Amino acid sequence: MPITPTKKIWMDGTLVDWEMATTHVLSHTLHYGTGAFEGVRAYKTPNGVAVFRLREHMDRLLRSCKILMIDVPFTLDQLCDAVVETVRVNELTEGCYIRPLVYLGYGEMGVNPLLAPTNVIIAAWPWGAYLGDDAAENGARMKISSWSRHHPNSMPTASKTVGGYVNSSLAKVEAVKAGYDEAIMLGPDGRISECTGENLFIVRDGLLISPPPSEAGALRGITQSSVVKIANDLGHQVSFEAMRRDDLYLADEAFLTGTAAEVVPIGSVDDRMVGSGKPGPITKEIQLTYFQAVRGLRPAYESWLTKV
Ligand code: PPE
Repeated sequence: MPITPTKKIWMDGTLVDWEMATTHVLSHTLHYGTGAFEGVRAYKTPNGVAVFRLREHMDRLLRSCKILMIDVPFTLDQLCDAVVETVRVNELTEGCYIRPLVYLGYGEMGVNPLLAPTNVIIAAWPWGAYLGDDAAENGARMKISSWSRHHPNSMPTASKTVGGYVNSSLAKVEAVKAGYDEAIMLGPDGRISECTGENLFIVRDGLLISPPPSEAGALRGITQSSVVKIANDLGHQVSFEAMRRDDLYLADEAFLTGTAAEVVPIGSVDDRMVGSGKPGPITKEIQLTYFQAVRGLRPAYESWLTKV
């Protein structure tokens, strides 16, 4: 999906024109991948545009940077205000995507990042269904990747590190070239970890199960945590348990969760239909409730919304 340019990008505290938001080709992150980013969405609600779980996202950005030993020259409150400002000036409404990025800029070459200057940008633009409307409605075709997720001592998976996504890109390209929508990645121990940019859940005998983030080397998803709350409120039990690829093949239902992807049913894994191959009843119920929650149509989840 091509990026639709908007008017302004927030760069280190000021709003600059979209075309002017550039950096030097010798910026540190461009060469070595040390940097961190977030993906946030804003939606149209009955009370105007609102950002979904803004504070949690910006808090995770700061935590990603803590792991990488990057000192961010802005506070959590300043970053949250900057996101709201960026959405507001660009007059964005329904389903817009927000990309905050902390990167190391121009000034020092060499692997040691500690001397390079820290830059922060926030961009926002309209962005539709990440895996396409068909997958969101009818289920995504998934393939277990031949690429493993990072070993915990090779890349900190709790940090949305720029360079860490090379691993996701390899898996994504492999899956897409083979005709699938998305890849599922196994951890170094062979258990299910997550997808290239989403967490996943299965439904077995009415119980929702997701891989435990730390053990599985998966990102602690904010959509995943929203879905846990929604599922519990709908009367479904959720358990974090290690799972293997055959657990996916034999699941009654399965779906993936992520800010960009939202809630997407999984239709098949390695050409084996999940359940009937059609989105299951619990998946549909959770997907619908999530869509209503992000759009302010569920008062119980009002506290997740930051008005723009
Ligand atoms: N795992 C990974 C590896 C990941 O990148 C994401 C978000 C998630 C799980 C789900 O996390 P959360 O958004 O908090 O529910 N991926 C972001 C980037 C996607 C991209 O392609 O870029 C996102 O969804 O914004």
